[in-house]
Amino acid sequence: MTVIPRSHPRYRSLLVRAGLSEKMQAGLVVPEGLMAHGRGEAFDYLLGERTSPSAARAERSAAARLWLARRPVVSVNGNVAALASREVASLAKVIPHLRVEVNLFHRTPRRAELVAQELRSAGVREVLGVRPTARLRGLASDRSWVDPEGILRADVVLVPLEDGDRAQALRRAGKFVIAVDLNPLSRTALVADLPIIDELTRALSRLRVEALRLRSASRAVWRREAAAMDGASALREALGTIEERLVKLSKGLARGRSGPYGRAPSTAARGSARPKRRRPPAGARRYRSRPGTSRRP
Ligand code: PTJ
Repeated sequence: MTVIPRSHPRYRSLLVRAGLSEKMQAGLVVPEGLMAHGRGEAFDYLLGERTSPSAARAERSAAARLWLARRPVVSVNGNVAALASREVASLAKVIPHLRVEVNLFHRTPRRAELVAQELRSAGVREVLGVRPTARLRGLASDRSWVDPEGILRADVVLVPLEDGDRAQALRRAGKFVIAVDLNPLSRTALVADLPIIDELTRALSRLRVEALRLRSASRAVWRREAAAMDGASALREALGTIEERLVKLSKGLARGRSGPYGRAPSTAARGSARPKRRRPPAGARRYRSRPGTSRRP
């Protein structure tokens, strides 16, 4: 087993990766899940690895939606179980009518059971979708399998790390879809009613805090909070966050200020630096360019 030094600047990220690959070896996460994680990490770099103000607003709005819902369900796949079972369990404790359902793209009975076990040992009392008997219409993959007591009858579905096809199928089935995805350009984020552009564990922890804050509010307050963010604004503002951050970083680098992780690269290494004019070696012949001719013979 690789030892990860605590002093490593990306200690937490390396620890999460090590945990995911361990859970892949145990069969909970699929190899494709590691790729999905890498994609998420890349977008998290662009977002500054923190919850943006617009994501925080989307999280508050999502919490209000979950309170307003009659039959809300959170859908859990291998990556979600590996990364955030505790956060799922805590959220379900705060919102008692929120049901938890296993939903897998790469479904096998063993993986469904492993995901359910992971959720149960984190404190989820009831796990749906282990042996689903219903199917969502218009979806060819195994993601279409749903629990008749869960997603099939749900009015609001919280789908972290979803694929676009199912998000679309859920919407077609009349559900309100709340997605958690770091990539504001993913089909899931584009299709969802309310995309939360944030990292999964941060998003679920904030959802819990907001759900607690709104727990004893009136339905009128829930309605107002739920309507305070819409899908298009969530996407536009997330792209705006990335744009602002990139512009700020590139301006800083152009002025020779320190980059996001320490000193800026030396002027010679920077692409924007003007190349130094080299003296020709002594005795070298010089070629003069004439208009319309190439500089070199
Ligand atoms: O366990 P299974 O069989 O259901 O398979 C799960 C995966 C994740 C393999 C499957 O759903 C998949 O292939 O997902 P995609 O289509 O790769 O989409 C994953 C999305 O989640 C990408 O848009 C990533 O940017 C995003 N993502 C990855 N890690 C995180 C994340 N978003 C938020 N937080 C993360 N930690």
